[in-house]
Amino acid sequence: SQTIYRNDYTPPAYLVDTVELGFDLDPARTIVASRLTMRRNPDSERAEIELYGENLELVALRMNGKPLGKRDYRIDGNLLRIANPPQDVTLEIETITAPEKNTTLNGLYVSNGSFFTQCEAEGFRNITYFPDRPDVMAKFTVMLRADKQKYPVLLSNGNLIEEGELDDGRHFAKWEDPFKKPSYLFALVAAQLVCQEETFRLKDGRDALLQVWVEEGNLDKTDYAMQSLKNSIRWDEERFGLELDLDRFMIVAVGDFNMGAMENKGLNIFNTKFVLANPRVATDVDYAGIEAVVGHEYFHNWTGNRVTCRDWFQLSLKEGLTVFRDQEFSADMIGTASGRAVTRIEQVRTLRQAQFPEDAGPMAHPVRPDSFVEINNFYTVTVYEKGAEVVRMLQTLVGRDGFRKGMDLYFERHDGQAVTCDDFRNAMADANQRDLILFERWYSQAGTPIVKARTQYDADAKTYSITFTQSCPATPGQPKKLPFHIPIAVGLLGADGRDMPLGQDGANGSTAVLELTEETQTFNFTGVGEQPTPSILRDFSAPVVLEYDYTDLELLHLFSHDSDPVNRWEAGQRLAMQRLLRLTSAVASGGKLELDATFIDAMRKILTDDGLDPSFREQALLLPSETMMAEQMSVVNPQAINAARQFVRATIGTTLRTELMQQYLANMTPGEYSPDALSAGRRGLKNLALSYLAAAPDADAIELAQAQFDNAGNMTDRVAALIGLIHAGADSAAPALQAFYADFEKEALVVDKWFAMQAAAPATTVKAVRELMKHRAFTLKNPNRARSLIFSFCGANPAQFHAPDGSGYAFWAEQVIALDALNPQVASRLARSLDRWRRYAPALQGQMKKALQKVAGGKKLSNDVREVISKALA
Ligand code: HT7
Ligand code: ZN
Repeated sequence: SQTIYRNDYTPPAYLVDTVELGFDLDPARTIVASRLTMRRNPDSERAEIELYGENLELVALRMNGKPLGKRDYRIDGNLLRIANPPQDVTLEIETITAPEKNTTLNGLYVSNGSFFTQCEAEGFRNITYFPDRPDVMAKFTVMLRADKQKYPVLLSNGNLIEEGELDDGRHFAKWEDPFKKPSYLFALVAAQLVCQEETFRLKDGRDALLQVWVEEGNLDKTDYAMQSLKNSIRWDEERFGLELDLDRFMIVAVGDFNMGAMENKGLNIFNTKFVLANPRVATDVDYAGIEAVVGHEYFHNWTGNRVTCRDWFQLSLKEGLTVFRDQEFSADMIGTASGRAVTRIEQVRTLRQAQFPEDAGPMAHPVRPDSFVEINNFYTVTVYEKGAEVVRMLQTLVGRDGFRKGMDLYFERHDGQAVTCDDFRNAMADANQRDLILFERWYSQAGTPIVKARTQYDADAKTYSITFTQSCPATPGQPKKLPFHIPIAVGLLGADGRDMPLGQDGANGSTAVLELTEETQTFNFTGVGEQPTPSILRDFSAPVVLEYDYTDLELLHLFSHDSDPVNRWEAGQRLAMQRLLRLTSAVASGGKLELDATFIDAMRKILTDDGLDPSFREQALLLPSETMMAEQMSVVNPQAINAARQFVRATIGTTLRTELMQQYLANMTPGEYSPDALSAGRRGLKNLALSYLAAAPDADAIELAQAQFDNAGNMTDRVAALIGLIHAGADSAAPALQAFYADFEKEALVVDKWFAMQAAAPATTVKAVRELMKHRAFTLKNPNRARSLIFSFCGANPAQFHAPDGSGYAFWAEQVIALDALNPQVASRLARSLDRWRRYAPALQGQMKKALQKVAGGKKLSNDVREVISKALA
């Protein structure tokens, strides 16, 4: 396996203007004919055509009409090279592939008897020889031929220009994409599907045909995806002035898929998980996921497709920006300030739960990585979520209007081009006459910055100062870091809990955005009439760890009053984390477990404050996760963490029993199910109340959960009740699980939930997971199913996964190896479960190392898994 470096980028020697593809689709033997018109790239000095190809049988190769023999080209690994070709070239290539044998779900593959493609990042080279790199953009015309009965629906990118019958029961469809695109955005579908469709009037008066394609039997689950698509189109018109550029936009759902969805031009292909929903089968979280992912893929049409990446190191150019756009879309769809804050809190949670650990582990990499072995390993929370934070900080620095100006300039300059993260930053800087040179470090330096704050109040002078000192831990290949350009939003609370007006340069109103650009900087506030409580990093204005010695009293003050809901929540998280960590030590040392009344009272106050949105109250009452707790410890003790957290949950359940019961009843959502934010928030609070009650399981709590399970009118309530029963260890849990399976065994996505709930349950041992793997519904071949059982166990059940005897790690190693033989992309995600192995006690470390070495010793390891494992062991 070879490391590829960002600095080695060279432009392609040949460009492709047009591509004509012909597919004779057959699961065992698909023939692909390709005709490329190519010309020399004036920006390149090299005179060689380079075509990538993998797992292909080359049948014929012609250049400008003449067949090329073995001496006219060279095949070196995955590269086919033709030396010294003429200036203008027409290449004709014929290859054969076997889609039914393709278990990687990368390239052209078969799922449930139908054909689908996945070409990002480098899948197209499994379909035909091609300069499969994102800076080669061409116009595609695609002819599909297949058996009409088996594959009645034939789809590709762009517009359908012709269709008709052929001999032998076959038919054809010809598609033309009017926009040039890189090969990673190519797609085809040949399948037995049905669709929900609608014409939708665009802002400029054109009508677009919108379609959501699913398997027959799922048409009752397409409404929300369709609605989300329409909302996305409107939103992009209004917020960014960006219109749909095609007459037709299709979403196709497929059950076998490596990731969430794919933004192929005009033909988005989706994991069924992010399309199919009705109240019977989908939870509120599923609905929110559908809205976000439909939005995300649609927004790629401009940020990714019209303007794409020069090379894969620039991945965050499209992914960070598009995640930011889908986050803003979801927030705007809720509309209320408090709803917006809840979406922001969820984003902060994801960062802390997944991105901060990545940034502190062996796979840490900058938002724009410098090197990789396998690009598929870099579709990470750093590139996506931290990348979105970087874009968000740009918006914070230049303001919302300034950000829009920057976006406008970006499209004005780069529409139809393949560009870099620097091009995006420069557009933002130039549109706003801002110097964003230092800001580049967010793209080039890995690691989560630590910002330490110290404050000083001078009562006589009525001045208040905050001194910030920033640092950033070393990460692989980057021992020393330079200071980042960090926007820090700050407010000051008076003793009455109100925001003080801020006398600080550039501040108006009650929040100032301070710009930290040096290692240490002091900011002064004047006219401060009393000692304030500082609210620092409002709205989580930068992806950093803020260290400030808050007293409990200050945190309680912020938790009760901060006008910034994100920092209000944050104060509660700090209060909870301090207690959880103290209790974890107490568990480990056999000390007494006690939770103070002050904390319980603070929780009670929020729980019963009917002036607050239920969704905010739910967030404020949710404890930091076991993973977040582990990140705070120098030596991780998973069982002690679990016991401490369970103790706090049970104590809340017992001491706030009356209030929890009241809130449970007050937040019922009778009547027809609706996934809107207010109803979902009510269900969220009600079900959190239920989970605390069930954590201190008395007969009433179990009865309540059982009644909710029996009478649930939607999947959100049904799953919450079942989880309550399982976690409480209730006798009724097993029969409820059985009934659940019997009711939903035909719904694959619900069966995934059934496996996932069991995998994450505190009582589920490695042995129990092995038993579940024998269930007739389990298969490693379907990524959703593998994720539902194996990933859930290894990621969401730390106390069992880290069993002291190492049995969890042995299981993990077996599954990584087994998955790798089928699907390296999925296997290498699972391989990441042991990233943080060096942070555990020596005995556990030893067991983990053994498991890592077992995988490393595998003879047929993919590049994907090898890269992850070797970095973990380095
Ligand atoms: N741009 C896509 C990323 C992607 C992908 C999707 C499905 C299967 C394999 C994949 N490799 C990369 C998804 C997105 O970010 O929108
Ligand atoms: Zn994306």
